[in-house]
This record gives sequence, C-alpha cells and structure tokens, in this order.
Amino acid sequence: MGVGIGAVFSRRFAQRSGYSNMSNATFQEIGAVLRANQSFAVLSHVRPDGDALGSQLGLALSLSKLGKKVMVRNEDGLLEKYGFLPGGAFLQTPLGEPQDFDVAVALDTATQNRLGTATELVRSARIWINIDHHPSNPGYGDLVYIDSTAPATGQILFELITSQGLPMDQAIAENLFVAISTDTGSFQYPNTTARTFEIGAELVRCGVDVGRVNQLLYESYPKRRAELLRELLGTMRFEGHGKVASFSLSLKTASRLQARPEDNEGLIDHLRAIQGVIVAVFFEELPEGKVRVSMRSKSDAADVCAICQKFGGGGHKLAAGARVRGTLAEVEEKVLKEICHVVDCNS
Ligand SMILES: [Mn+2]
Repeated sequence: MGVGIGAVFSRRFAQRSGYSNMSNATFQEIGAVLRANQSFAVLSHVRPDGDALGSQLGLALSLSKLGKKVMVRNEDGLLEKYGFLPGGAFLQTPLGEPQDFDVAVALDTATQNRLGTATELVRSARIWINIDHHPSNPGYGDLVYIDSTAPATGQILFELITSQGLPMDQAIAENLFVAISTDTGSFQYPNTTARTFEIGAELVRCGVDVGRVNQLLYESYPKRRAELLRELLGTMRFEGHGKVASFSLSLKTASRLQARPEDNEGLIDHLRAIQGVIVAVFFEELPEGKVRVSMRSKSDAADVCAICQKFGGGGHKLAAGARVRGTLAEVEEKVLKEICHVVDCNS
C-alpha cells in the first residue's frame, strides 16, 4: 500500500497535539487507504442534512463498487425527505453488534462528539479518516482532509473520487449533487464557486436529472412543514433596526404539529431572504433543557461561527449553530444580545 503505517501514526499524534489544518493528508494518501483496506464504517453527524447523507451514500456506493464491505451509520438514519437517494438501503439496515473495521470515515462532522451514537457500532478501526469543510473542525483522526473553502463535503468527495479514479456512476453522482445543492442553497450561497458549477456540470454529465432531483428536494415537502412555517412566522421578531431577524419553535408547538426535526431544514432562509436582515436566527427548544440555535449571516462582517463558538457551538462564517442550556426565553435574550453586540444594531 502507498501509505506506510508509520506515516499514519505520526499523523495521528500530530493531530492530537491540538493543531489542525496544518497537515491535510493528500487525496493520494486517502485513496491508497481506501483501496488497500476491506471493511469501512462511513459515519456522519447527528441531525444529518443533505450534505451529510449525500456524502455518506455517495462514498459508500463508490466503496462497495470497489468490492469493499461498507457500513453506513448516523444517529438518525435516512430522513424521510431524503428517501429517494440511491443507496438509501445502507441506512435502513437494522443495527447489529459493534464490529471491528479496517477504516472508519467521518464525513461533514466538525467534532467527534457530533457523531453521536453512530460511533457505538464501531468497536475498533485501525485508521480514522476525517473529511470535512467546517473551519472549526479541530482535525481529529489519522488521515484528515479539511477544506473550509469547499461549500460542501460532497464537493471534496467529488474531487477525491475523480482524482483517485474511484468508481463514479449515476447513483453516486446523484448523491454528490444533492450534497452540494443542499449546502449551497441550490448553488446560490456565496460559498458557490466556479468550481462548484463545473462539478455540477460533471455530475449532470454522469446522469443526474436536475429537474427530477430538484423537484424531489425542493418541491416535495410534507404539508406539516408549511404549517410549521406558518407557526414560526407568527413568532418572528426583529432587532437592531431590522438587521437581526429571528423566530422560535417551542416543544409544545412542535408536538402539536407533529413536526420532525428535518422539517426545519431551510426554513431559516425565509428570514435571511428579508431585505436589510444581516443575521437570521432560529431558536428550537430541545427536550433536555437546551435550545438549538441556528444562525445565518449575509455579511462577512457578521461572523456567526464566532458568535456560536461563544456558546459552545461552531460551523461556518455564514452558517453556524450551537446548543445552549436554558429556557427558550433565556437563550433568546442572551443570544440576541450577543448578536447585536457584533452587528452594529444602533444605526
Ligand atoms: Mn456540509
């Protein structure tokens, strides 16, 4: 194999010293490990989004086409909304006993903690690979590839798969397309680059049916999601002369509407879309006495990752989140005050 075990272990210790992003592995090193090993656990974060699921299934399909044994796991499984993704069965197999793997791969997951219970099925793995685009990722694992300029983990996987000649087909392309589309707000957010469109074009050449996939992704929401949006807009408030917009969801409302966590995805964009709004915030009450806070920013000057890090969270400059202890009202007050501190709310 192309990567000596010595190199792998020295990297493991280098990463443990606390410095990250200094020593990304190369695609060649990662490709060699993927080819040389037989059994893989492909993991991603709790409350998976389109990038997490598309990345997991895209890589899993490519590895299994190479003849590898692959287990795919995240804490929540395959969300109903993403039920159309090719290879979805990987996430629907019943949970078995913890197993030993040659390689475990964490995708799109900024901290090991965010893998949640998905790690419980990995009794051991000789090599941990960490592929991500969150700038707050500390670089855990043996082989680390973090590119915070990539708009989606799916984009990094496209580069890995194509540069290393790993299997690519229509099913894999569809997963990567969904990963990239959902993390770029359908190729709209500022993280979308010329390269993203080039990759989009490549994926379409691989057989992705753009109209069909977009309809499944963006025009097939359950009615309860629109009902949820109606409730959220009823709680909408503005701070700082309209620069900060927020809405909130209580446990009570969520249970009355029988809302599922995934119904939330993207609703915050309704706040972001308002003229004059710089920071949009969504507060969601959680059962364990905490509030999940999601933030979006329209300006590099308002770094919401930095704000969320003050509350123990993280993410990207323009899209971040945190889980904050307290009641909905307490957390709203604390967080909005901090945002107004960062965004000049007096003018
Ligand atoms: Mn992502």
